[in-house]
Amino acid sequence: MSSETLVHPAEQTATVERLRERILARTARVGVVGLGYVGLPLAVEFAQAGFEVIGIDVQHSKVDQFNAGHSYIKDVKDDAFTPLVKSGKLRATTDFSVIATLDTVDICVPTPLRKTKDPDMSYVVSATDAIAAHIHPGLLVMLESTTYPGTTDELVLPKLETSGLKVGEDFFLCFSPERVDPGNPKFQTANIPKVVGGITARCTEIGALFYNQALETVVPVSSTKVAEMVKLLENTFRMINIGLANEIALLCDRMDIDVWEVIDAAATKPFGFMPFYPGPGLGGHCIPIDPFYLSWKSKEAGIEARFIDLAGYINGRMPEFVVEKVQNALNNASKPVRGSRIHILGAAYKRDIDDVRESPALDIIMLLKRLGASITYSDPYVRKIRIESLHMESQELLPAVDAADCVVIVTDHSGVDYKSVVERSRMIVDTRNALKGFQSEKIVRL
Ligand code: SAJ
Repeated sequence: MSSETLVHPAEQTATVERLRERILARTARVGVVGLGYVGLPLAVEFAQAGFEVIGIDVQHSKVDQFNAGHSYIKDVKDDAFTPLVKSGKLRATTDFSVIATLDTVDICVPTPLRKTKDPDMSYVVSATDAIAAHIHPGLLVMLESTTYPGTTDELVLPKLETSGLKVGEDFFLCFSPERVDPGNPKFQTANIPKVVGGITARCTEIGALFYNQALETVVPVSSTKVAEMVKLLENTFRMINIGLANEIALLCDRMDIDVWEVIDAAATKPFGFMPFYPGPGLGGHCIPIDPFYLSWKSKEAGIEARFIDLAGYINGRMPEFVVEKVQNALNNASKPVRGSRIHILGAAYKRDIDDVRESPALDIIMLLKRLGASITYSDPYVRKIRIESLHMESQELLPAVDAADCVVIVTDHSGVDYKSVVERSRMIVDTRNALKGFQSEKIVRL
């Protein structure tokens, strides 16, 4: 390799110098587009680190609550949030033109799947277009929304370069996957290691410098595609292993083996094994969604991501499997599903949270309704649910258990009086092993 290629460009442009100085002095004006469960905590972390932070969202209701100093995200308590707003460190707006005054902007908007299981990039596109309209020299842009490898390079970068500004010189562009785990008591935005990869080495360096001001651990990687793939690997790993646990449950059911005992015993292996558990299906806004960003992109690359599709099929079948267990349990008591009173315990997609997005409880309720059952539900975190035109309110638990022909535990919230549920129910289908340790003829487990 000739000597000149070893010489990195000595000059640090004034632009990147000024940005670096502002980041280090924490006088950089920080923007966050999308004030949801990712954006709001991120905005708080940077405000707490001393930056002036401006949140940008299209929903006036969010912006109004935000500016009133009220955190609508459970993981961010008002006693931390309100003083930041009152001090002026933190404010929100619906006006994207503020980007012209910012030094950095993080895009934290949703990346859902369409019904056809292909990516809906509309939120990323509109956020990027808004940034492109107000981009200026010295701006650091970071995409955090989970997406397929290549999004930052192929979709975001070209839009930003329509300005004529050059990436890595005039502005800087990185991808940094969000890893927020709502309700996690141990890991929150500040102490979850932050992966960041830029379009150029200088982008990566300035992006890592930025995150280092507010977050405990930053993990620079060599490109945006690596950073995009990291997040998809993390969540695809989870989805496939949950699918394996569900397939093992189906096998054990057929072979009359207690799958929960099998997994607990396997989990005693001190290396080379990581327990995942069967359940009623896969809920949430990450695990059932993210892997399909990867399988969609892999098809475009001409490779079938068969693991993902198969795991998706198995996980997607679990609500029907639960309904079959209910049907068989009622049948054993000479009761048809039609006309039976079935009480669903738990609507949230996982324990101790209030989120019902993609929750399997909703599928199970609809399947049982279609079979003619009359359904009630209780969930201490979820006051009401709407499934298509069906509106339901959470019922008081024990009276509903008394009235039910069958109780189905779909979410294993802690703090539920399971002992009374066992004592007072006629029949229970437990899809979460919430009744581990209880022995009773009336308990049917996955
Ligand atoms: N589930 C099972 N069996 C398991 C684990 C989960 O059926 O062994 C079900 C859950 O009940 C839920 C769904 O899968 O319906 C997803 O559960 P999750 O524990 O993965 O929770 P999420 O969806 O909140 O995933 C988030 C993810 N965080 C991010 O994407 C940043 C995931 O990467 C985290 O690992 C996960 O939280 C976590 O560990 O809690």
